[in-house]
Amino acid sequence: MITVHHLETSRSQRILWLLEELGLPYEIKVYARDPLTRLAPPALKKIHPLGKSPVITDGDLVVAESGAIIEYLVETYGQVSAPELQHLDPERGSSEHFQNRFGCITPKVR
Ligand SMILES: N[C@@H](CCC(=O)N[C@@H](CS)C(=O)NCC(=O)O)C(=O)O
Repeated sequence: MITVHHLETSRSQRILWLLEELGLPYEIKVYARDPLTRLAPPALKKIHPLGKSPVITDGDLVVAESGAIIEYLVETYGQVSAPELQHLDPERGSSEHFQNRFGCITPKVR
């Protein structure tokens, strides 16, 4: 089971969005921010040393960083759970894959 360690009002929302789009089952563990500093609670550091959100666990696997989580979910489950979203994971080595991964725009030929 995928668990999203979700810090309130954080970019972890984008992982919830992706999981919904992929139609995958998951559970959410919500962490409150410190009311004064707005930082994440120490409990999040027990999941991953960065102590930031988002972070997910999938069985024994722990994945931190939005981009890495998105890539992991799309590569691991994308083709099976949502074939119509295959374009999210273009063929490795293709220019589409490169553009998708880094959000780059092909430079104009001068
Ligand atoms: N580059 C990371 C940034 C993670 C990050 O800074 N998350 C914020 C929430 S949007 C956080 O955990 N803040 C609480 C803290 O730094 O203690 C990602 O995109 O996953």
